[in-house]
Amino acid sequence: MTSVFDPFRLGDIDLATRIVMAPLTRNRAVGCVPNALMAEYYAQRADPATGAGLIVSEATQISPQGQGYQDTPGVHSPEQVAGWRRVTDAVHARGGRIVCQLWHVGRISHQALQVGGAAPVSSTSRVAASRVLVAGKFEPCSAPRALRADEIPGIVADYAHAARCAMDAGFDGVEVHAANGYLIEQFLRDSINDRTDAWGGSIEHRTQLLVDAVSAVAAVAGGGRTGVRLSPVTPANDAGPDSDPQALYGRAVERLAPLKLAYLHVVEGATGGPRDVAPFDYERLHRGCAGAWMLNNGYDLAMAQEALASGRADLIAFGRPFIANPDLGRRLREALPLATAERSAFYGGGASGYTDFAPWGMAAVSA
Ligand code: 8OZ
Repeated sequence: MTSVFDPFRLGDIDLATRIVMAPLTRNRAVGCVPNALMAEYYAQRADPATGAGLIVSEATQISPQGQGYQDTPGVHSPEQVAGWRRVTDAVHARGGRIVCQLWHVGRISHQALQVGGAAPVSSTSRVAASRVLVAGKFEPCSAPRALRADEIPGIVADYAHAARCAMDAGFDGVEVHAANGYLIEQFLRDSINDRTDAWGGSIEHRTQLLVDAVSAVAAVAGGGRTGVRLSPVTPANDAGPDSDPQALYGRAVERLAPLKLAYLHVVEGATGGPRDVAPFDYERLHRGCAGAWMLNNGYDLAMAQEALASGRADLIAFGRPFIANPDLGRRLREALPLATAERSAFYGGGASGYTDFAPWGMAAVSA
């Protein structure tokens, strides 16, 4: 029977196990540039014998406009490429694999984070009822400006440029963040996208930014090194429910199939919350996917093994358990107790609550 501890060929990337470290926003990239502390954090989780078979990086903005929170990393400047190179080298030195999650937040942002104090951009000019981290505090999102149709090719080009930067920084691949209420989902869902041009209205129109962005990224990184993250029913970041999520996401998966992507990564239910927030047939979506199928949200080992054994998934992404358990892979394998993390250290700060969690049987790492 297939187990999470079995190896897996993920597109063009060989993995030692099917345990994935999910993308986790931690706001330690002071000035948006990856640093030595981040390299240490990822390296602690990189050895597939004790940590993850694959790490998906924290969400990483493709452009200054794509930023929505203080001290999240970017992957669009030479300085950021050099910073990420330290991370990927540290991960590879432990025998690990890491892909870069490419992110544009759209309207989940604040003017204080935008170049020249500009309004964030979106499919819509309606403000999101959500909050973002700015100058150490969670503040309400700023009112966005609806993108002009002639600006959208420039955003697609930003995705391609970021994919180039990520591959130059030594990542094994890239994952397009099309989940959790950010820009691509702001185009996908008819609860948010109120456009009347070629980027709104029908499902074909609303899936076009996803298809164009992922096509541009796959042309740079290769389909076998590209994944996509979707969250069909999450309410995260004021993403109201689509009127027909099964049809919308079914068509999205169908349109991505010709790109021969390495994988789709699907958040079941409410991101970081209840898995049963709304009815959705994930297996129907799975049947339309030619590549590997990665599932996420609230998995423990028993759930993960059941999902793999039944064929519902090829890989399982674990998020929060990786925060306080750098050796989560070993702890699952040996049925060791799991440590828990303090929410107060999730977003921002230094080594405390970040790199100071000891592997099982070792004294805590001093900060
Ligand atoms: C938590 C805090 C800030 C950002 C996501 C990138 O939900 C995030 C995120 C999560 O995908």
